[in-house]
Amino acid sequence: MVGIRGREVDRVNRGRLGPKGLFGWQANNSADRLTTPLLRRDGQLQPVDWNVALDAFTQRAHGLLDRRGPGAIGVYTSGQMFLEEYYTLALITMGGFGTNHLDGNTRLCTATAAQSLKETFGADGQPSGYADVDLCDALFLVGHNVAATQTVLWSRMLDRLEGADRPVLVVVDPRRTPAAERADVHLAVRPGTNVALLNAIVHELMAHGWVKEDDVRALSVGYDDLESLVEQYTPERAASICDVDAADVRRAAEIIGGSERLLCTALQGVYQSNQATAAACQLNNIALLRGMIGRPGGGVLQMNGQPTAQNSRECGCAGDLPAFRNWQHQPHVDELAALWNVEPSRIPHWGPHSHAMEIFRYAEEGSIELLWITATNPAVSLPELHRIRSILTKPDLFVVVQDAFLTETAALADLVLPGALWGEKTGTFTNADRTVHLSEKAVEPPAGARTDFDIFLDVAARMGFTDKDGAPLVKWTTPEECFDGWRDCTRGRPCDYTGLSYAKLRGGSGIQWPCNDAAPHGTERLYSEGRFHTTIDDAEDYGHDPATGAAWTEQDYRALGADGRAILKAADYLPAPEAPNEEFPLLLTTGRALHQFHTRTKTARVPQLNAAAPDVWVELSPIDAERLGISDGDMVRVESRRGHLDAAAHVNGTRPGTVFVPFHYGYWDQADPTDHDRAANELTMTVWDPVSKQPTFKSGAVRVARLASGEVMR
Ligand SMILES: Nc1nc2c(c(=O)[nH]1)N[C@H]1C(S)=C(S)[C@@H](COP(=O)(O)OP(=O)(O)OC[C@H]3O[C@@H](n4cnc5c(=O)[nH]c(N)nc54)[C@H](O)[C@@H]3O)O[C@H]1N2
Ligand SMILES: Nc1nc2c(c(=O)[nH]1)N[C@H]1C(S)=C(S)[C@@H](COP(=O)(O)OP(=O)(O)OC[C@H]3O[C@@H](n4cnc5c(=O)[nH]c(N)nc54)[C@H](O)[C@@H]3O)O[C@H]1N2
Ligand SMILES: [Mo]
Repeated sequence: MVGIRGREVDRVNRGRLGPKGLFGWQANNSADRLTTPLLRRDGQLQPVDWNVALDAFTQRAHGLLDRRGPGAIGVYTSGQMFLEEYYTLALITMGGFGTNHLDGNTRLCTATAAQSLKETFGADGQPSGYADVDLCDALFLVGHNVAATQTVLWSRMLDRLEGADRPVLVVVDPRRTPAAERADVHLAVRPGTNVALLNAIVHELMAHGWVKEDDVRALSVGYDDLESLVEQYTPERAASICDVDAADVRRAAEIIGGSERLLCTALQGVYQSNQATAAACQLNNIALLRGMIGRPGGGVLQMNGQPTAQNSRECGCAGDLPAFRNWQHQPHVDELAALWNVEPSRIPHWGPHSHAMEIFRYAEEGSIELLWITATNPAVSLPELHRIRSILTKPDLFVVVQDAFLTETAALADLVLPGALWGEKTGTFTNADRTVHLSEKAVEPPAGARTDFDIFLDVAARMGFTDKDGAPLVKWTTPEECFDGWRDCTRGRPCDYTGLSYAKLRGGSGIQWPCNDAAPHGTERLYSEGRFHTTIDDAEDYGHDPATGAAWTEQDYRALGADGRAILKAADYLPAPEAPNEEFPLLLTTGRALHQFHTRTKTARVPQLNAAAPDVWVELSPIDAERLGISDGDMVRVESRRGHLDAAAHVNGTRPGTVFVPFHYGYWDQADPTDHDRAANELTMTVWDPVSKQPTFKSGAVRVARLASGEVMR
């Protein structure tokens, strides 16, 4: 590879790239790519050929299926492979192994986005699109540091913020992010209090008649319950819970209530924070109450993070059956069984599929004995890392890791399979606004590495997976054939791909699903006709109690009677699980920085990006820094009940009482698991949202102490 450029004709990026897009490709070329499988023998990972490697894997799997059954196998995948890879993996995991222990790292990422869309609209799928950024008159960003994490989208917002007819901007974030700096109202809430704030905003909308009540009542169910729930959330009450000014809450509500084209966005400051799904649903409610769903320039963007998080969700790798089918609805299971030509009983649907945190718990308890990890690095990205390390190194757990690099996780595995990266393989991916793109192979993978797609086909063949007539279970051999199979799978479902083909996707730009006979050029906005996916036969999920997470049955859903109308759901504010005290007086929050991506397996290998942010730091407010005798640049230790890390202090615009640590930095030496005192997840807690099951990475109490002056350390 020699460079990457954007395509001006593309509807999403219009030719623009961010720093990671411009420079990140260099990681593909790096000299330390994995090029041979590695098998642990006598305690050491040793190079073996592909035959030996895949035989070791499939013999182990066969043995477990015979001795223990499908429940002994767990699969933990990604938001970074291609659609065709997820669909194939879902097929072989459900239809082949027959296990329900299949989830993606999307559980850490966009499980709440998906869940809130299911709770409110009946199915996953973004109501609005990026074109609405061009048309809105107010932007409401909640827990979304878009300038650092979605630079191309931020450029599009800047076009508006710096242009004629500037939209009003309201930002909710405990930190003074670049968007917060430009905001008309910045609500620097105490982490974990989104629900209290959003409840107060809904309270204000209702109290001032800024709600299109008759329309909303016609379009949705749950209005009266919502009204009584928010009754006590005055701006003063929210202000005291969130530690902001009541006048600012009022000003924000006034902007939201007065806007004609209001676009709301949410990301990890909602999804990884306390009461994630309840807060995300309340944001959907605001869009509904203001009549914004389906309206150009209005609506809600429940944002995604990873490039193919949407596909992981669509294809059945993230807790649902493929193409947003509902495991509780037998006709959906039967449809899938017919497509795959397997008995319906083969497809796990006796309960919800296990979520990632459960899969690791089962591995810890020993009921899962083989864990197949593809394109994710849980030894850095899961909460409470000392626990994750102890699970991954359990002698009786066989860990298979499929990655391009010897990551912290791969270094602990029993079998490592070298994967090809994007640019080295062909496949499709779908972004947060439902735009499907084709990514063509440009170069060969390094000799010895194989695409995930090929590895999946090989595993399926070696396992001897067949359909109910004895023919091979997997009917395709190329990504394009798989895509055609996927199109059939989506027929009549919300994510209808039947109008798409590789040929059509070569037309220059991506295309938004649903794309079918009725909408051959794709669909810009969902629900413009006011019908939602909330009938018994259509719903992807029958929903949950937003406060407790108790799952609703088909009976409950019938009783709710949404039947094509949207569902207004909300919950009372509940304090986050770990409050600061004398011993641990500060609130921790974690997240991202502009120049690094996740666990840095790629960005650490890119000179420009690595140099821009080579090592971990901790952001402190000037007030806390002064009290602790810490100056900018000093080395400090951050400690929680679970672990510690050492980092340089950055004294900046974080709200007092809160510290922020970027979670990008794993071990100093990736191959040395004893060398770990700089990962944010040494500090975080094993807790998750009751509804979406997304881990609450933005939580926990810590203390900070000065270790040495920055001068000394340098
Ligand atoms: N440069 C870069 N870009 C990325 C990534 C990356 O690693 N690096 N990762 C990609 C992925 S997978 C994802 S998911 C996205 C994530 O993108 P973002 O969600 O924008 O990033 P985060 O830094 O995780 O969190 C966003 C903000 O939430 C705020 N926050 C923390 N707690 C709370 C709270 O209780 N309430 C509110 N309202 N805000 C809170 C934090 O201060 C932070 O500024 O980024 C994507 N883009
Ligand atoms: N404390 C804290 N923890 C967090 C978060 C946070 O904000 N705070 N954010 C969470 C979120 S939103 C996310 S998305 C996760 C991300 O967490 P991870 O998924 O663990 O992070 P990555 O570093 O992106 O790991 C992806 C791995 O896949 C490999 N890879 C990339 N492409 C391919 C491919 O095509 N095939 C194969 N086989 N391998 C490939 C890369 O080399 C890399 O090692 O972290 C979560 N953890
Ligand atoms: Mo993410």
